[in-house]
Amino acid sequence: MNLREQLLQLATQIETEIPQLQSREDVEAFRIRHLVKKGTLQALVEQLRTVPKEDKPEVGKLLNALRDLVQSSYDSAFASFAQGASVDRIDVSLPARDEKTGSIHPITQTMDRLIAIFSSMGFEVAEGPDVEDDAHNFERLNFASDHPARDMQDTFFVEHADRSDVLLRTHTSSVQVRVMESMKPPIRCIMPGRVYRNEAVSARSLAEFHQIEGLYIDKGVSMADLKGTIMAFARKFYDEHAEFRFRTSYFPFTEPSCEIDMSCFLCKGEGCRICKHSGWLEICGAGMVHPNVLRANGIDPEEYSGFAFGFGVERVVLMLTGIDDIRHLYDNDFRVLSQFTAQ
Ligand code: 2U9
Repeated sequence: MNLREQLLQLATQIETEIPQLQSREDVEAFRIRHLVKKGTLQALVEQLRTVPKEDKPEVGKLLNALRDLVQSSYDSAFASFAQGASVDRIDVSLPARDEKTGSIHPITQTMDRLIAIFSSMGFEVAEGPDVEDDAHNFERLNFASDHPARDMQDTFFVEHADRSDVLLRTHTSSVQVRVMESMKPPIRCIMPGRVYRNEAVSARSLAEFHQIEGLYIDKGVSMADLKGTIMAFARKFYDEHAEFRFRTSYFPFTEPSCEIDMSCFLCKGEGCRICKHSGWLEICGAGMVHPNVLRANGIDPEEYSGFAFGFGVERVVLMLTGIDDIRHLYDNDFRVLSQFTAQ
């Protein structure tokens, strides 16, 4: 093979090698193969002596062109793999990337605030299982055996090989039963948690939601303590100038029972969208613990009395924010969640 042919062969080889240079190591090996004293190019230069005089200008030109190609290919490959080379490829005129930071979910934020206030009033947090039995969810809370809440339509039952009384708790009252089982009065606890009801999902209700219930049992606890506690809580949580209405109601586990309304924190009773133009907001249910409930859980109603209350947490969030569809709280739509970035 004469020098001209060898030059052309090397040119072809180099053209296939250039696109395969994928790392700094590849580029360095390319340099050592072709550009050093003992490399391919120099070997051909040395053969130039043997070329007939009349062919030298043409072969010399080819050799120079090949050397330029090898050198410039090496230079640009070296530059693209050099340390910090990628910086050259960043377009600094592009707008900055929107860094999305996570935040606490509005329901958790609200639970945390509710818990913080009741903790400051001396209530301890108690927790219990989501999967319960009939005794803790109904029986010991004075639900009659034919109470409609026990129906399949209202309660999610859990299939179990040899029990038919396993269910998803329908309220956190089951935790209160567990607290009464394990503690002696005085008891001052709150129970935050997830609860489950076999209900159709709509703008106003979900099959899975959160409650916070409270329980205070001691000697001589009266309805006045219940009123004072709820009013002090609501004045801290919603509005320090709030006024209240205690309306009679019914729950199986309390007697007497009541529902508590507060003057609207937004319009102060004038009427607005939040209070549906009534001036009042229903904030929770409550009552004095039924003597049957105390007795069923080993507490003597002659010696002790207590009050209990319950909030639906999603309802509290809707009321505070004016969101009109409870499902927005679970869609995880960034446009909704990004409005609750305060920690
Ligand atoms: C025991 C004794 C009494 C808990 C109570 C309410 C009233 C109440 C609502 C909360 C959200 C219903 O689903 S909801 O809208 N709850 O109004 N809860 S008294 O009473 C108890 C609990 C346990 C041993």
